[in-house]
Amino acid sequence: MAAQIGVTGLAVMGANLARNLARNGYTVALHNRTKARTDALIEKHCDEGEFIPTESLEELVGALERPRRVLVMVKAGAPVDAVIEDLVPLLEPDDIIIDAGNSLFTDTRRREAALAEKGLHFVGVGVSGGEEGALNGPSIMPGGSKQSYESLGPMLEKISAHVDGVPCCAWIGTDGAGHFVKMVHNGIEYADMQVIGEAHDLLRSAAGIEPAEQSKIFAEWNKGELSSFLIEIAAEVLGHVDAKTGKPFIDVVVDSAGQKGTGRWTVISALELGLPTSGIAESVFARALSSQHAQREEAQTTLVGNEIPTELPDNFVEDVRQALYASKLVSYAQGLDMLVAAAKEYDWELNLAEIASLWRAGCIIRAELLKDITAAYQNERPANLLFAPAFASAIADAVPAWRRVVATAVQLGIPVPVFSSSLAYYDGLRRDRLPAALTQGLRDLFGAHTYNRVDVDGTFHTLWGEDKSEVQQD
Ligand code: NBP
Repeated sequence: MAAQIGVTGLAVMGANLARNLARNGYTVALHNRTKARTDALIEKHCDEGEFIPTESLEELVGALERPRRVLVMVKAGAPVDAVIEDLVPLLEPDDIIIDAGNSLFTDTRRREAALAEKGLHFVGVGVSGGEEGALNGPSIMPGGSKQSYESLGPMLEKISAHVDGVPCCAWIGTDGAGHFVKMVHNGIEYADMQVIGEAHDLLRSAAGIEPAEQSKIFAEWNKGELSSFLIEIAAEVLGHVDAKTGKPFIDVVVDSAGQKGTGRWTVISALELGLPTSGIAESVFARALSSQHAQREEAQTTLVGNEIPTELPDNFVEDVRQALYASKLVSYAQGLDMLVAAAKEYDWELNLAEIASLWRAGCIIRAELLKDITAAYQNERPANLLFAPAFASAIADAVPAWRRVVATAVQLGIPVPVFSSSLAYYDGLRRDRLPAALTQGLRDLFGAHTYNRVDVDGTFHTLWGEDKSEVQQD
């Protein structure tokens, strides 16, 4: 029997996606550069469904029904190009190459354009949920042509997570749209984790609440509006005790956060689009600062805090919860704003309600909140998530606590880069006049960069070095 799909690249993600496909009734042809991975999968999991192990790409392609679907799950970057190069001579028009790894969306756009010229479909698919999600149902964000989705969509929808019977998978848009949306998902994930970290630091450093007790607080928070996978696992990690030392697990872990690049890509894209994606940017910077070991060590003895002793506000724990929630809303608003701008820039028709809906399960940022975000975009299509009545009112309720928490953190010298920058974004958006007017004045003085006036249309320049008279430029 011919296989309905082939998977090449059988490290943890590829193997789990292949098993997920087989468990859902598809016949899956398998290939990996190093044969041992194919053998291991067959040895351990051949009873889960129909697999056809192969030893070369030729054999893999030969095992597939037409049009062929080849899912590439190798390391992002050059390995994806290498596998495509080897696959192309083996394929025929209308065959589909699927890249479900964490590829940069601009690479996906480039690959899609090159393969379209050869009559092949190239589908960049964002997959979120880690290895567990890949096996049991991830959130899936496919890009590529609509025609390719007709052939591929039903399979991807079947293996995805579901909420009330609705798959967490939908066609996102052409070429790199799926990988772009997955990238922004990961950026939001960075911010989500950072605000959890800031809450944890405040509870311990300001209020003296130890990790075991914090675990209970996070578990309680997980029952309300913050309910989400990351809050749930924060309770688990904070409650874990190191078997070797009997200390809280987090006290034996080196406090330098790693990163694989999708957060950085999100920030670079935001900068290219000219967007104030400060929550995600500060999260990436916070990880970078955490890794500056030598400077952090020197700063311990060189830099003085001169903290201002401060009495904690009443209900500090609840204040922190509200600050976390408000900051999280800002990160989502900024991430979704990136999707709106990218849709214009790259000519995608992104459906924000649908995208929020397919983040409701299977992926790392899955959260109760996403149901309300989906509803907001279905009903009101706000220009900014924070303008949707439900969120405008939720954030208004949280603002007093948010200000108290940021003020307390600043007085005590506890860094809260996302809590504070999110509040600055919120206040910046609301401000009727921003100091950008002075920036324009300075730019005009030193570089004749011109400015617009509030009262007259046109572009103006002041003759700063002469009589300071104003000239209209257009
Ligand atoms: P890795 O990213 O560790 O890649 C290992 C696989 O790539 C192996 O199958 C390896 O073959 C193959 N490979 C490499 Br490396 N270079 C190759 C080449 N030149 N030609 C052919 N094959 C090559 O695997 P992973 O951790 O399973 O991740 C796969 C993708 O999924 C990545 O893009 C990753 O970023 C993404 N990912 C996503 C999530 C998520 O939550 N969505 C989680 C983790 C990873 P070999 O066995 O012969 O060395």
